Amino acid sequence: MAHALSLGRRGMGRTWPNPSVGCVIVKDGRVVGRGHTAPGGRPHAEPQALAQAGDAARGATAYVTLEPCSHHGQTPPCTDALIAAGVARVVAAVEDSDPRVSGAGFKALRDAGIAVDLGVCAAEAAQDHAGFFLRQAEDRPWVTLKLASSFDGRIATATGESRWITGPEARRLVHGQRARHDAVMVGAGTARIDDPSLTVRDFGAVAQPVRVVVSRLIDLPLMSQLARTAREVPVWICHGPDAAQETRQAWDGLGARLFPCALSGRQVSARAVLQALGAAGLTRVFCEGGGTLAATLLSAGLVDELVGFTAGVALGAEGQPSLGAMGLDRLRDAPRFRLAETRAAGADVMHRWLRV
Ligand code: AOF
Ligand code: ZN
Repeated sequence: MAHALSLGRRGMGRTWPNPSVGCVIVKDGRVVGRGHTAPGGRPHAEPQALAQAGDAARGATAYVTLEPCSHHGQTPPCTDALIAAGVARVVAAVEDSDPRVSGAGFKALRDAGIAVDLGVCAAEAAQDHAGFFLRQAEDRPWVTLKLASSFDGRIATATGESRWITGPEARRLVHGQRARHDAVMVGAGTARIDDPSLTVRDFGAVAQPVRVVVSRLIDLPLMSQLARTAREVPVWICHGPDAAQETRQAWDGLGARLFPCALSGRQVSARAVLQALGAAGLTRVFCEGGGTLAATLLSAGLVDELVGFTAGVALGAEGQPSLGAMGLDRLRDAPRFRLAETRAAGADVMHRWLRV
């Protein structure tokens, strides 16, 4: 199952709205087939692993990180493929929450005389499929908030110097994490000031995550990196109902996809943004700031995971804070996260936290 989980992780960020599932087929103590959900979400993991195994699948055990599907969707049911191949036993990590499956996959396998075991590495699989499950349960994608800052939580000097606070290894890890999300998201201020490309680099030719910008009035330069490359890598803009018609048309003409969202106070509602992105199929969103968008998401309780990169440099009170105001008075009202991982990232420290 550990191997199946690592196979599934290879497809993360490229299978939405489908989960990235891993499958390993074992016969007489040897791995005879492996597969993970293909980019775009199909074919599913199981038929690929079965194709590799060929005749060796007869009497074998299939390890899958998610309950095999039993519905006729855009591909035939994986349960049919497992039954036809003569698999003797299926070990699954977690049940599929898709109402078309949700236990029916296990039942189909058992009805065909296949032994089924559930719950191996369940916590790891639930974490890997968390975005897929959250979108089913709450109609929104999983949100990871990334922050790279000085020891004292600053992201730039008073004059705006920020290149580079963290080192090359931390930046390489950020690109790896972008690649495992369906989309990278920033607020308009960051898009204007940094003029980022928000693409994944240094990892060869990989599928690129969608680039999302949240901007009430779409005040983004038409000569920005995002604008110039909108036909190569998708740019989605979540804007307010009061964005000017000409501006919307200009971005539409550049190839961007536009999502009108309701306001909450003077800003685009964070919940409305995530609902729109979930409806469009996204399961995992990587937010890279800026401070206003990040604070809005945090205050609304819409951040599921934090990834921090902390550098051994101090910028003081005149440095720019990493987060905007959150309207907090009491510590007990502050959003809390529990530590999930720490590691050295070159000269910096990477720390990952999950919502409690
Ligand atoms: C599996 N193996 O590798 C994946 C599964 O539209 P379809 O036909 O592709 O079905 C999508 C559903 O299949 C998705 O909502 C989820 O329940 C399941 N994903 N199932 O057996 C896989 N990716
Ligand atoms: Zn399937």
